Amino acid sequence: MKAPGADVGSQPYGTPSPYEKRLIRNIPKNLKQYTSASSRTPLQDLDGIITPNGLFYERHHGGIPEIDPARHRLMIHGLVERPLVLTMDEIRRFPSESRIYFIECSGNPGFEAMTGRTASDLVGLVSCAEWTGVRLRTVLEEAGLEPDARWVVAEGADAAAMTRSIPMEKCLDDAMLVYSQNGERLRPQQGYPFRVLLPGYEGNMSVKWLRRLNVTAEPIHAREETAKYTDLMPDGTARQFTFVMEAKSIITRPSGSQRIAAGFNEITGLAWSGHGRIARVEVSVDDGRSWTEAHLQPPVLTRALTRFRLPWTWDGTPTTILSRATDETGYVQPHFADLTAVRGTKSFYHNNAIIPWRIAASGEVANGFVKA
Ligand SMILES: Nc1nc2c(c(=O)[nH]1)N[C@H]1C(S)=C(S)[C@@H](COP(=O)(O)O)O[C@H]1N2
Ligand SMILES: [Mo]
Repeated sequence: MKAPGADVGSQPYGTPSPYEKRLIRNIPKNLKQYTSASSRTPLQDLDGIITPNGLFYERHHGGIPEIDPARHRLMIHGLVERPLVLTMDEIRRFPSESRIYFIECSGNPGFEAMTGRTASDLVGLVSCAEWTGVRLRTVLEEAGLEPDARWVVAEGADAAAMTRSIPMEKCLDDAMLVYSQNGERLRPQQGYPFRVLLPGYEGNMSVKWLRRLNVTAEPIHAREETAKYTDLMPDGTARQFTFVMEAKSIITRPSGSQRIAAGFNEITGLAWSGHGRIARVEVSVDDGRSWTEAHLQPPVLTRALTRFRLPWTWDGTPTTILSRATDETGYVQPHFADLTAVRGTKSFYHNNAIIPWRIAASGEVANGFVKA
């Protein structure tokens, strides 16, 4: 108080306090290679439901391209009456909308990757933002759909040329082409200058750096919907086109590698469902013997992260805590054993199992999937 502080504009683009330097994306060491790179959101250190843009998880199959929006084009062709090539300015002239949605990678975590220490290690491939853009429907109507138009094949302008077939019902429903995230232009990592956003669908289909929409009668069976993003079932067949991310939740505090003290602790975490709103989150503080309904913090939005809270007094005895989400369709988040009973052990994607946190007498919190 005895001297003036730093000048206004000393940081033309604001950054966090120097005391928050450790709040960064979580980059798994074994996943740094070019073709399979990802970074995770530090869920356990964030509050509320919105992920700051600098901490949004990233998943890239061919690196982050640098794209000059002035030179970027979107081509819309195939089963349309008027093929179009649009500039960024033309895309921004369409009527716009802003909506809050999560995006989650369907390998979050893979069936055999349940050994992470923190909430971020386990399910950090999910983030939530307010997106602004144009309804995909509006752009498709501008091009005019032919009678056989049943799929839209989206292609990215990255080195991976990420390509996915999207069913027409989704394209005409809530699908968006987004250019802004939390009020500012998309970051290069999230698909600058613009991307597809398919609310509730596996993140892989929200094609970033979008350059092309090919309207077709059939899906094209691209690499990412055959060799990848399919699940081998116990009978030897594979599940394909598993679009929707099913209901899931995780306690972010207390969570792995944190330490709590006996006495009052607020249990809080996140729940979400690709099928709609979260209806209920139950928390167990006795390893699933009994469950208590947590408070859902408004707003509870469709296909967005939902914050839940439960006051708890820990008596200091070792225990395991769990959370279980139910969505508005009545679907209940399963235990891992229930998932493998149906899906076998050769599955990789769409693991929405209940996550156990084990609390030791010392107050140390650890991943309950890993033996003590
Ligand atoms: N063009 C392109 N789009 C892409 C990808 C990619 O590698 N290239 N990765 C996909 C995957 S697997 C996911 S989970 C999401 C991740 O989005 P994010 O990096 O903005 O979190 O983008 C999808 N869209
Ligand atoms: Mo992904």
